[in-house]
Amino acid sequence: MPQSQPLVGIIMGSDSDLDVMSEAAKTLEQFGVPHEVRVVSAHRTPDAMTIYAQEAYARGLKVIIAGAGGSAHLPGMTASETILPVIAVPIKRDHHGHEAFWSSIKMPPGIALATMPENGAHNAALLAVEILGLNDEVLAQKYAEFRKKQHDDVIATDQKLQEKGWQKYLNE
Ligand code: RP5
Repeated sequence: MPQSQPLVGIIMGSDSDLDVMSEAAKTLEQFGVPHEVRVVSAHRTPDAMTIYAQEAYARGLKVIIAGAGGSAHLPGMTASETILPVIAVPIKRDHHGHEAFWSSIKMPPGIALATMPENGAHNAALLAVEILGLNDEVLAQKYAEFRKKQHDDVIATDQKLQEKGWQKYLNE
């Protein structure tokens, strides 16, 4: 999809994270938020990570979403090199423990990092939309409509459940 000036930078430690992180891109596309998707490794390309984070503000990015697994230094180190809000997505695979989550959530005082649940790339994008919506009424309205639809869908689901009863609902 052709993009105008990206407002959100989606970065990840490896292309093996792309299956998870693409959920953030899909959600931003749903809201029409211009974004870029990059592989920037804290461990394998620390210089590129530093330059990316240091230049992000001047390039016009407003939010960075950073996903990484394992030792997961990318989100925290990116946050330490920029004044932009950074949202961490800890990547969790079946053979992993919870190390990526703990690497992100335990930031020292002074460097803020908004840590999502493991593999929470969709919610990371929603938080980015909320942040951008503070200065964009059209986007804020789109987001409010999304929330209303979500609300109404749950009400409709419950109504159907009450009408059918749980056994029939489950068997259909
Ligand atoms: C992390 O190591 C990446 O974010 C990825 O989640 C994990 C494994 O990377 P690969 O060996 O698959 O490239 O830095």
